[in-house]
Amino acid sequence: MIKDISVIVPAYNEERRIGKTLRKITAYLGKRKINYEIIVVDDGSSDRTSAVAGSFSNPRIKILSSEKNRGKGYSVKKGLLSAKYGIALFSDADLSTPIEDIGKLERYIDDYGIVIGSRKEKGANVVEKQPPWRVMAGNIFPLFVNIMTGLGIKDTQCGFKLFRVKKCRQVFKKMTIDGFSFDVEMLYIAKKKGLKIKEVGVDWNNDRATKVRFVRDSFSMLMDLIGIWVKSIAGRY
Ligand SMILES: Nc1nc2c(ncn2[C@@H]2O[C@H](COP(=O)(O)OP(=O)(O)O)[C@@H](O)[C@H]2O)c(=O)[nH]1
Ligand SMILES: [Mg+2]
Repeated sequence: MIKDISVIVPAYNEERRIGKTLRKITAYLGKRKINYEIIVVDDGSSDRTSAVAGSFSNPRIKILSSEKNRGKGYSVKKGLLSAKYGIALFSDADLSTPIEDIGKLERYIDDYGIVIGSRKEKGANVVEKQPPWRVMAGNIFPLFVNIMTGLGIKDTQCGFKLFRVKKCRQVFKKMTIDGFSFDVEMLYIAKKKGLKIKEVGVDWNNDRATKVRFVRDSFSMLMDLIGIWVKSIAGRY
């Protein structure tokens, strides 16, 4: 059972979702009497993301702001490196996986370095409201990932992952990808370092609003994947 947790929430122009998300997370952790910090990483948002997070006047909600928009990978890394508790969760700002699903992951955290939410593992319950091109990309991307990295993980991209911070610190430090392929690099480095990774089926109620710009981001994800592959064969990890 978790006693303390650092929750990292990457947020880019999330003024409309972040308030509800922070209410849900604090209510859940409060109810379970888990001691927490929530680190909202505001990634150069041009809207009121930081103001909304700040309006809670909750000293356990911290805001890390970047001056300009750097990407989800950059922000998650920054948040994870500043986590002060032994267990950290990173969660998308829209809680597509509900915060209660921590319960499904935490069972494994004593035995694994990283426990990741998965939409392709037994027990997953995906309420699929993603448009067809996203669903298709979601099926093709893992094929590329597994050919190029041999990771053998069914769903690297779910925005709900739990870490043993001490064990993973060396992994976080080595991450170089600012964009959406960062999960692949993180898991690749973790595997390379011999950390055990567990994939657990979670709920996924996809929130239709998205910050992903499909063509631009798919292209850069592919480029980043090639980058990981090149670095891996060059022995840079
Ligand atoms: N830091 C950062 N986070 C981002 C960026 N784009 C999206 N995110 C965050 O990544 C998470 C998932 O984004 P979302 O728009 O829900 O993507 P989708 O669910 O894959 O369509 C949310 O927490 C976003 O705030 C970005 O450029 N920088
Ligand atoms: Mg989403």
